[in-house]
Amino acid sequence: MRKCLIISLMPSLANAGSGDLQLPRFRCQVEDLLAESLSDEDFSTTVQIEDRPKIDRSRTTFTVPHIHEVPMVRVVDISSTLGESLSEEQRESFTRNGCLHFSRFLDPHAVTTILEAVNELGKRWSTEGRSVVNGTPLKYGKDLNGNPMVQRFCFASQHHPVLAELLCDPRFSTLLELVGGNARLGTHEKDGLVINHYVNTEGSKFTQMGWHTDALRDLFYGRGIRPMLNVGIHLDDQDPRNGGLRLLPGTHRQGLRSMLFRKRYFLDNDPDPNEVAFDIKAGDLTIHDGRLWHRVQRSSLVGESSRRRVMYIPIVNGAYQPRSEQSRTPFYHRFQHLVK
Ligand SMILES: O=C(O)CCC(=O)C(=O)O
Ligand SMILES: [Fe+2]
Repeated sequence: MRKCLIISLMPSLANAGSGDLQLPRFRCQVEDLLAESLSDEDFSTTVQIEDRPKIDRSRTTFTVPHIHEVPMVRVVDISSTLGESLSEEQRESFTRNGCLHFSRFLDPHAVTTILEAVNELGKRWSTEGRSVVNGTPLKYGKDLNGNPMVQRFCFASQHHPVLAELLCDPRFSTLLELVGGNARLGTHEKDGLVINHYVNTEGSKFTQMGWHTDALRDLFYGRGIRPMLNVGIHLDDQDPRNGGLRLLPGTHRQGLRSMLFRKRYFLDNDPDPNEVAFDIKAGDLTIHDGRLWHRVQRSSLVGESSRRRVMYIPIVNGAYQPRSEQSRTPFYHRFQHLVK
């Protein structure tokens, strides 16, 4: 089992191009962390330990209710706006598919205000030459005009009051019940509030993201695989035929083995016949289970019309594990430059 994980991650490491990668140390880390996850009581009911990875072919044809066809990619129905409670149908849909889409979480004015804050913070960080926040590297690329810009922010709400205020919105608490226990917004944990800024330009370093699950990161953060979900706040309209988030519904229910081996982490950008998309308008909110396989399809447009900005805040539970300026860079971020 452990050997399989290492072998599965090898292609990613081989392509990582990090001369200083210490594989024996990495092996020990993964083995220890995997052992920790396997004994995690939250996971013990779903893990099936087998000798060799097995692809469950029967799963490749299952259909997902509440999804309709558009050219190229199936689109998840919007489940209405986010209110004070979740309906039975929303809960069922989330349990079955591992994702939900709520429309108009923010109005156009709020979206503009948030975008201004994001621009301000990006300018401040690039002027300061800031490269790391709480141990997590920032990702820089070049904008249309050739100027440096931050393309992946982290812990952003700790550095801008408008973003901090956004996360005080009481509607977030409606989502906590989906994670349970002492669930909370991870403003100071993992990578905090992340903002992804994709654009297709010559100097861009962020145009797509290969298949992955977010929960695997927990192995690298040394916390075992915990229940978590990622809440996305979308800041640009996004025609699903023009790239954006793609998800494999139901994969959050398929156990640790599928979470580790279904695809080659970050290297595999190929469309999957079962993938679905959201039809996003600026201001919409989405959630996906941390164990759900997903990727970001590159926009077929270039320049301004390919711009896509989305914020993610994790909902986590369990022991509080804040990160600070003294925190070391998590091993996981060795993979970050695979994402371009
Ligand atoms: O940009 C997106 O919509 C998804 C990004 C993502 O999956 C991630 O940052 O882990
Ligand atoms: Fe992700």
